[in-house]
Order: sequence, then C-alpha cells, then structure tokens
Amino acid sequence: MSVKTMQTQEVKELLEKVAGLNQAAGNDRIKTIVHRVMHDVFQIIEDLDITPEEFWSAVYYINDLGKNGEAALLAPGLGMDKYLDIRMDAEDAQAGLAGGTPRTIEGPLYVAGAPLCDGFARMDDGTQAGDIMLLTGVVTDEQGNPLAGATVDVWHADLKGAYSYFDQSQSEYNLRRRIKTDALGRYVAQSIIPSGYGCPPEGSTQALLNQLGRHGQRPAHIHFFISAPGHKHLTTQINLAGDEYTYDDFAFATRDELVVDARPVARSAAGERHGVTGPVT
Ligand code: MBD
Ligand code: FE
Repeated sequence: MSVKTMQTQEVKELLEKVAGLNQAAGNDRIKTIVHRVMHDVFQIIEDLDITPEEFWSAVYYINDLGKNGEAALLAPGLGMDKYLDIRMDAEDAQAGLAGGTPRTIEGPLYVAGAPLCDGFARMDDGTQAGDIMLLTGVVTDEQGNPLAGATVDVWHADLKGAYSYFDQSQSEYNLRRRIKTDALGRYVAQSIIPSGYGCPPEGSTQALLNQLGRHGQRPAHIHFFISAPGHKHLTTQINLAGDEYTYDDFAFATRDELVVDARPVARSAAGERHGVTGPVT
C-alpha cells in the first residue's frame, strides 16, 4: 500500500536536519549534496514503494561492497565512469578542444609509481608464455608536432586477465611501466598480449550484474595515461579487436577509434626474455 510523505513538513524538516542545514559548522557544498541525495533517496523509496526489507538488503549490499573493495568496480559497471567521460567530452567540445586520441575510462586498477624507462620498456617479467606484443606510438600536441619527453604510463592485465598488485601472485609492477618519449615523440613497449578482464565471480559487483541479467566482462585492453608539461592529461585505452567483448564491455569503455587489431609478433616462452633491447623504428 503506497503512502505519500515526501511533501509533508515533517519530512522536509527531517531532511534539513539530516544535512545540517540548521548548523553553522560544516561544509556548505557537502550539505547541499547530502540534502539532495537524501531527498532523492526518500523520493525513490516513495515512488517505487521500496519495502524495509529491500532497503536493508541494499544497506547490507553496500557493506559487502566495501568489505570486498569493489565500490570502484561497481561504478564503471553502472556506467558512472562512462557518464563522467561523456561530460568531459562535452566540456571539451564546448571549449573548442577536438581531435586527437579520445579519452576513455581509467578503471579501478591503476597503480602509481611504475618503473620509468626511456623510449622503450619491456613490461612483462618473462614468467608467462604469451603472444609477444609490441606497442609503438608517437605522442603529439594538438597541431601534430611530436612531443619529446612526454610520459606514457601503460598498464594491462596478464594472461589470466589479472593485474599485478591486485593479483599478489605477480611480480611488483608486472605489466606496468612509464615510458618517456624519445626526441621524435616515440615510445615502444614490449609485452604479452593481455586477456580480457572479468569481475570476481563471487563478488558484490557480479552479484548485482546477475540480478540485471548482465555479464561482468571486459575485452582485452591496454590502459594509457599520457602527460606532458603544459598539456592536458589524457586517460585512454586501446581495446583489442576480435575479442568476444570488444563491443560488449560491461564498463562501456570501448570506442571505435580505440579498437586496434593486435597481431602477435612471436610466441614467448615462460622464463625467457627476448632480444629486444632498444627502440624499434
Ligand atoms: C578493468 O581492468 C577495467 O579496466 C575497468 C574499467 C573495470 C574493471 C577492470
Ligand atoms: Fe583494465
């Protein structure tokens, strides 16, 4: 049985007290946000006739989500990261910034402080026998002039779709490097072609996705931060063509301009490091 309480003076006053609107102390921006968020939560409870059982199951879900460290994994699954990108794209368009490699989401698995290399980096530690991948590129400014000394921060998953640091079985900073571009703005990385990522099957994110009838898979992809002094930071990825999930990414990060065909250069053997030692031109 549905009851209407949102417009009552009692609920209005409750919301004001909850958000500290009658308090001199505190932060006005936070007060405004909390007031609006709680107003909208109450409104949803009223509009959808949320039962107390449904409400408390949501509370315990959030508890588990935090315990599992998955809040920043659920966010892209619910399109939040992509939505923020859409907003930044619109902001750029309004500011007349266009062209270049498009942005896409960072995701929750970046680790700062990867080894810094000049021009070339070997990214894998040689313990997994995968298809060898050579990543090459040129960093340019908006006019297309090469940028020397730009930083290309690259990270990607291993053959299991797992990322070092989060996967404690991998060596420190495995498949994570920062590469300084050479005098011609070029960088080269040798690594292994990654596998796609899947949300932990027993985790909170996958549990909700199951309720939505959705999978929690990402296509094989490689993350990039590109930065250079005096230039806007770029967060992007390349998404590998031919993956079952290239155009069906649970995190909505694939963009046509970012899909590339990865051709294996050779097959690596576990425990072996191959003979590429300097920039490949
Ligand atoms: C990932 O590797 C990722 O890039 C994103 C966006 C979400 C989960 C795992
Ligand atoms: Fe990723």
